[in-house]
Amino acid sequence: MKKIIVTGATGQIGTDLVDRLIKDYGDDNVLACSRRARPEDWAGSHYESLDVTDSKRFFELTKDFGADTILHLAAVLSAVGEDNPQLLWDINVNGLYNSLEIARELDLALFVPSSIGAFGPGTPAVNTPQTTIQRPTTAYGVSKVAGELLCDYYNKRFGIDTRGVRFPGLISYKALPGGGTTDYAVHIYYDALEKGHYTSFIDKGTFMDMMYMPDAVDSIIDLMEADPSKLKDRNAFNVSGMSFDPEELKRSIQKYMPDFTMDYDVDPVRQAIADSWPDSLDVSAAREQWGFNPKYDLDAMTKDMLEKLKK
Ligand code: AKB
Repeated sequence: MKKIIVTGATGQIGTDLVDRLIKDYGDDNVLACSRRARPEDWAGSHYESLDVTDSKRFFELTKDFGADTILHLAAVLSAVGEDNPQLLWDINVNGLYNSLEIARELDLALFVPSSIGAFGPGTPAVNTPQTTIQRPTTAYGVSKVAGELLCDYYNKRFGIDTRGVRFPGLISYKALPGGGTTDYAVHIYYDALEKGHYTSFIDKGTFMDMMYMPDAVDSIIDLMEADPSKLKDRNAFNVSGMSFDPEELKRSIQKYMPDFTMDYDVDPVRQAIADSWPDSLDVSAAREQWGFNPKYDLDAMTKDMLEKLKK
């Protein structure tokens, strides 16, 4: 990667990723785009408002910037997607189609995140293999499977350098997630510090894969810089840093805040989504093919989240 355009740049991943790209690749080589107007405190010099369904503007911005890589993060998450599947399809699939076509026309590399949401109730839940039954039951999952397959198709049919990972729930202290099922694992840290108590919308015993944002950012850069001849799977590598349920997360917080308490008010919509997702992914393909090696386990993440959020 030399000159990079990032869509969805003000979202949960983009906020962390753009900071890191500017450090590693230089401010002049990173164009951040988002539907939002430029945030007042935005660090980078290059920022444009962009709706990824506007293919003409998306193409012109990418061409004028001279990008060699698109990191396409713009997407609607799982819980919001169940409220508005039409909006989800438009952004997640039509927006992705635009970025694939731009990558084809300008011969660019393209990163697209998939998700644990691309799996469904028929998927083996424990140590979920890289290649297995998917059949998701959410609008979000359907859009993610379509995205994985479209990226494979553009690679095979047009030779486009498409790459991607299946992200688990991502936890960050810089930006909040926007309407996902795994969001409880971020909100809990804010409420722990503000109220000493959290009411979880996901039930005890519900295990899901998660990852701390520094590991997620590393995984994007490491995959995009990996030797393409080693990438057998190429799109939608399983990645994960840990798997826990709300009780394990509570106990981890209690190691640093012994008075922290938690109760439950389960949201049936998000609980049904969580129940249809795997408990833990097999990440061996990512380890073998491009050296995926997350650094944070649950307690290391909790310590860092609480320290950083306190500041
Ligand atoms: C969500 O919960 O929708 C996302 C995801 C796992 O893709 N965090």
